[in-house]
Amino acid sequence: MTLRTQVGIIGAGPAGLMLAKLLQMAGIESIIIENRSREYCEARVRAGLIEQWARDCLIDIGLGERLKREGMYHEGIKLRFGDDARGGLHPISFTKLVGKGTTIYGQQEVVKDFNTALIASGVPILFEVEDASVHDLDSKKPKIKFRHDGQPQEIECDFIGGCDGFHGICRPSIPESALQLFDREYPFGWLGILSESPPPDHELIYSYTERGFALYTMRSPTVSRLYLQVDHDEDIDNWSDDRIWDELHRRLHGARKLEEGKIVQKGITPMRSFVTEPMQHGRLFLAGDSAHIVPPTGAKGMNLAFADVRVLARAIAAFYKSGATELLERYSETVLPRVWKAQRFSWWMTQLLHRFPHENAFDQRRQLAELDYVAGSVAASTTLAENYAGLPID
Ligand code: RFL
Ligand code: PHB
Repeated sequence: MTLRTQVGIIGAGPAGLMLAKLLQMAGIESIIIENRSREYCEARVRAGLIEQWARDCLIDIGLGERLKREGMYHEGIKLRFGDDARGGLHPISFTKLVGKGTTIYGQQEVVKDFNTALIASGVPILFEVEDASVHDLDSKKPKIKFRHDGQPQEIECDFIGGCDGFHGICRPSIPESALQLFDREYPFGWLGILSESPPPDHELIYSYTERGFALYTMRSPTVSRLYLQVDHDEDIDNWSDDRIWDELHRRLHGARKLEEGKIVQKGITPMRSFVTEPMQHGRLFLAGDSAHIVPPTGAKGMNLAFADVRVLARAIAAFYKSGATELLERYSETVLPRVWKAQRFSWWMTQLLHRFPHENAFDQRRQLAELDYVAGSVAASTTLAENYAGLPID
């Protein structure tokens, strides 16, 4: 069967869902296809931190009701390093420095809110599709082929939103010769757990220790999200619950009391930085993780996905309004400067806070000096604050 729409979107993650919503608000039709089930997407534990502008944007588009009620607004973060009477805790207040804060609200909650709103207002999301492929990208009628409920299907559209994440099919469908890829892999990953216990502090603690980095964040006042730096090829089976808690206690260095709870989810994520240039080919436009990946230390991934599709939705809307293709042609050059600034910041936070296998005592002293500088200098902490809470967006 052939379905016809204006914009065919592959992937029902933050990028695809926000794109569909912004297009709907501009009176433009779309269909989303997703290879996982709705239940799977709504249970997948990932990002948790939303920049100030992204929070404002979710509220503006009518998706802020639960976010305002259940999201935890934070004025800043705490860096922890070294030893002093306060356990090495150094608060950085974003609201004081740059007048912006951040919000903790799980990515799967954002996904649930979008699914509910889009489906209720008639935007089709086809879950559990198989074998998606994209065709005729250089024509004015690109196509998406896939199978749904075992039947072959096709979407004929004007534009394709490639929002299918890092392992999707959109980026690999662009001829290799048309793309330049920029990549950095890190020699470590994050072991993340979700625990039914209160977080050690009401704000996030980023802890630099001799034993490696740890991050203490949360999903609610009674649910903690805790991460440990581990080797990049570490096997989760080597980490019993007892070992995880022991390491989390050690890396908190007595700065706060850490309550243990039932671990309800655990997994290891490799860390990499990756950018595709350009982010478009013919009528296929990549957005979010399909075009770029950041290490999670700067909490930028989901926010960047939202920033991309804001620009893309505006360009598509301009096309339908007047036939103008200029914004579409300039999509990559418009979004890439923000992408690269987020890359730089995520890399900077990562190299500042993690232990590296080949570092020596000089590198450790340098990291400690930089942490001390960031915590103690208004200029340096303002730089951190304006990047972390989100660079300005137009
Ligand atoms: P997603 O979320 O991967 O969505 C892509 C969707 O496409 C589907 N898909 C396909 N559908 C149809 N056909 C195919 N062939 C398909 N292939 C894939 C997938 O099932 C999926 O539903 O990409 P999107 O929308 O670009 O969103 C990006 C974000 O998910 C990602 O950047 C963040 O989760 C990164 N991230 C964080 N970002 C933040 O902004 N703040 C954070 O605090 C933060 N913390 C994190 C993170 C990511 C982490 N992990 C697990 C990678 C913490 C961690 C541990
Ligand atoms: C999270 O809450 O999962 C989170 C917060 C900040 C990060 C990464 C992850 O830098």
